[in-house]
Amino acid sequence: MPLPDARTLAEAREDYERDGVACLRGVVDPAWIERLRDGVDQAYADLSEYAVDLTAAAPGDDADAAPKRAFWGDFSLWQRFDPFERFILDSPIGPLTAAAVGSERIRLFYDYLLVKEALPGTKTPWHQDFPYYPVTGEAICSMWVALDRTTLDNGGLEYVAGSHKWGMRLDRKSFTGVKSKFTPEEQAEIDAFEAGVEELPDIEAHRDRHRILSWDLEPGDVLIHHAMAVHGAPANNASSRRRGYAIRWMYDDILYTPRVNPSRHLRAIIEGGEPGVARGEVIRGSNFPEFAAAG
Ligand SMILES: O=C(O)CCC(=O)C(=O)O
Repeated sequence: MPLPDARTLAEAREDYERDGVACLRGVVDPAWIERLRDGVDQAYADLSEYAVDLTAAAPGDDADAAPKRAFWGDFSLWQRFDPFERFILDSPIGPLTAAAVGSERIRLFYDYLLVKEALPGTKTPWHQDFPYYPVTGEAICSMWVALDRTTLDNGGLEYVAGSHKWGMRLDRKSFTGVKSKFTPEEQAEIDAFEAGVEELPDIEAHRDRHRILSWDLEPGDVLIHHAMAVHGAPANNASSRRRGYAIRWMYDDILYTPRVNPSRHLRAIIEGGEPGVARGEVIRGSNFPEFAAAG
């Protein structure tokens, strides 16, 4: 897999710094894309206990409604399926991501598969990734690898340029509109946490107030976004699947700050690695391989 040249990487760094998102073209070669697509099939046939059905709720759906999987996701693919493991460990994707965000080193946080089947109706709501993370430290980015041709018609991502610098502590967004069930103690902790956060502005109602970025992607193109960047995506209104493989990376020491959180898998990989990470410690160990920047 050839690395982008120094100038392309420098431009990506500038875009990432200014807009909170950068697009790099053709970085994952077709052979890797084929292997990752095989990995998607393996993952779908063997979903983990943490797999999510992100399909928008129908009237009357509650947290126990049967999964529809028009939009579905799963986590920790690289720990379970060879194509993802080989891609993370053997391809230059880690070194390349480090170079693109201007860091000498980078540490894997987790991976996440996000598939919008060719079934209408499920938008990705505007959100930031950061509020889902039980962490202290914001030097976290995501690389979203397009495994299919991706446009706004089949659910391509959109970004609010510069929103990673808004400095707002925002609320988590429910992707489905369904309320999760919590114990009274958990709900009390969530309420206390949410008392200190702000509502995400209504981007959709005021699109003209923002610089909204999106790219038509070919398989192998990638988007790199900051964990504080506000992003979302339309529903898949086309007749083609939209498979995205999102890899989250930490490019500074990030501390584990557990709280009641829907991202149960994060708790599992953070506490369950070798060695396990305790509250206040830097997230590192066997579940978080590290890479030096390319170039
Ligand atoms: O793939 C999508 O539609 C959502 C992706 C996303 O929100 C993310 O990778 O953070």
